[in-house]
Amino acid sequence: MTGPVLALAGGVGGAKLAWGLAQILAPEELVIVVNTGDDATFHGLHVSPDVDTVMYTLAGLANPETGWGVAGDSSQVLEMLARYGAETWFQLGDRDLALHIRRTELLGQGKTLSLATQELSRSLGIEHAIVPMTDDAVRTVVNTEEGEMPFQVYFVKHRCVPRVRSVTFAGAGEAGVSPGFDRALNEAGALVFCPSNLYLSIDPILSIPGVRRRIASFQGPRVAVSPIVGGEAVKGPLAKMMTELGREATCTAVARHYVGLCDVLVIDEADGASAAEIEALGIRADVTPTVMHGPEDRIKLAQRVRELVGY
Ligand code: FO1
Repeated sequence: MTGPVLALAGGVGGAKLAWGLAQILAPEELVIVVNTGDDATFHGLHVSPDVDTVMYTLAGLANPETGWGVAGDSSQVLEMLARYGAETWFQLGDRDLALHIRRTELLGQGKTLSLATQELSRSLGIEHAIVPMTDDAVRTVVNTEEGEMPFQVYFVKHRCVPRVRSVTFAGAGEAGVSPGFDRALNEAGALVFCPSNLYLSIDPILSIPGVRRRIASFQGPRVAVSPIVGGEAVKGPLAKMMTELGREATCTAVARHYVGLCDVLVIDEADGASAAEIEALGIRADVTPTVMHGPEDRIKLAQRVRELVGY
């Protein structure tokens, strides 16, 4: 097998499998490309939530309850910001803020998001490549029955309650893949879609011009792990969004989303009955435990994925 495994990730589920892959693949064997459609500016600071979640998870710093933010973090700064009248619905912890302050400094020095991320992840002792999908501004906009709203306003401020009509990606048309993503698309020997939200984590990555075409014509094995288990999202609003978008919240509907982009869909044993209809779509169904309760599960799933991509 030539070239590294290219893993596409977003959100907490994506970070967990990325962590598992990073335990069993050497730094030169893995490139983790992360969604940046969730990025936003809070208190003048550039926050990249999905990149941060992968960084903290690989560095062993992530809050185990939420999956995002820093374990054991405090909120002194936010409390003072609230006293000064700032909006504080987006919970930025004190140690977490250091990352956003430093990233904003690096960007202010003219560094790209890729270079800033490389510096910051190296500072946390991470050897594996964590690569933003683009260094341009692509922002996920959730169009709901209560109007259009930026991703974090939908996801955090409104707790995913508004019914979704569509999801769009502002700036995608003018964006380009980051250098690391471009190189990985040229050199990777295999592609993995981590179990991330199809509309909020995977589609932003696919929205960058050329990415869908390059994945459709990718020569190596392409494996996706279903983010839906037993008709439910393991975490987050995916099942609710699928229903609101007029789709079934099933593995088969996940497979339909990936037609032409992946060769194997890994589904949980709870969904074994869906294997035949998934294979009827031309995608092989691989039935294995996919819910990651702890580190061992993440590694087991990563090992299964590695087998499927022939590493
Ligand atoms: N998610 C929440 O539900 N509430 C929050 O207050 C919150 C704060 C936050 C701060 C930093 C960060 O990196 C992530 C944060 N998240 C929060 C999660 C974030 O909205 C999601 O992880 C992604 O954007 C989608 O997976």
